[in-house]
Amino acid sequence: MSMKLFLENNRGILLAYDQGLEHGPTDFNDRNVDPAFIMELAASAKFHGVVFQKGLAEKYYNGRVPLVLKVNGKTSLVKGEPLARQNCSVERAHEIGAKAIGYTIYVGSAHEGIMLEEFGRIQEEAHKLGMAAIAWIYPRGEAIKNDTAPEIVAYAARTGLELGADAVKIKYTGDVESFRWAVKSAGKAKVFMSSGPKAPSEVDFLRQVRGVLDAGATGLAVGRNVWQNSDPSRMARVLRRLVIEDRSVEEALKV
Ligand code: FBP
Repeated sequence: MSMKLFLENNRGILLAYDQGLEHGPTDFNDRNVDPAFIMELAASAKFHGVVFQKGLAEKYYNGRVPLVLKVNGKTSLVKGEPLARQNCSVERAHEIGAKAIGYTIYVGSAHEGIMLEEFGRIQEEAHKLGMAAIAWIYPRGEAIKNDTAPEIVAYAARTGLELGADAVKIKYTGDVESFRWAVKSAGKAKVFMSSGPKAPSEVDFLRQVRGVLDAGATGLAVGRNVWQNSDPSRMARVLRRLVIEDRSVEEALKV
């Protein structure tokens, strides 16, 4: 299934906002705690997709940006080997207007088999309804010593391709050369960087993004580094210049 709908110049920036479930409202401030603020930001800043869980999509999604509906998730309250199970049917995601489903797989977890199986079924259901399947692939659990080690990130990328994901969302390894191998390992599955907690500075974050693009990735899914910024709209403009217009970090910052 094509990811075309989420791309511009073959690149894409997705605005991720499922942290309320994954981390709790601790990530939020008075402004960005309101999903309506995020919906407006996604539309006005022309993101290529917005990522919600079902509850937010049902109450706040207004159709102005393609929707990626996360159909699994977990809270951070449970400890031990990670498992995130399906909480929304693919059919319901389609009714709400999703153009893609998102699903997190914790590869390396003692429970990975359950997620591999669920994703396999969900991918087939999504494709039948004309929706893309995006896999968040996070190596995690006791067996994973370093989730950004090059061979682990490349394995995550390849897992997505093997399972039929149209796009994979993976962490940056920290250097262009090793990430290029991860992108290559993902084959025809598009690679999006998973952005992570707010970086120490804008330049640090933008250099990571520049690195993944130089390695051949399609773009990024970003939450905290945009909506925790003191000026999220400006940060979105900077990202568009970097990712879609393919400028350098220094050029991109001249908004
Ligand atoms: P961020 O850009 O805020 O990191 O969002 C990306 C994301 O994948 C979210 O979709 C998800 O809620 C979160 O990161 C998961 O974070 P964690 O690493 O704590 O599991």
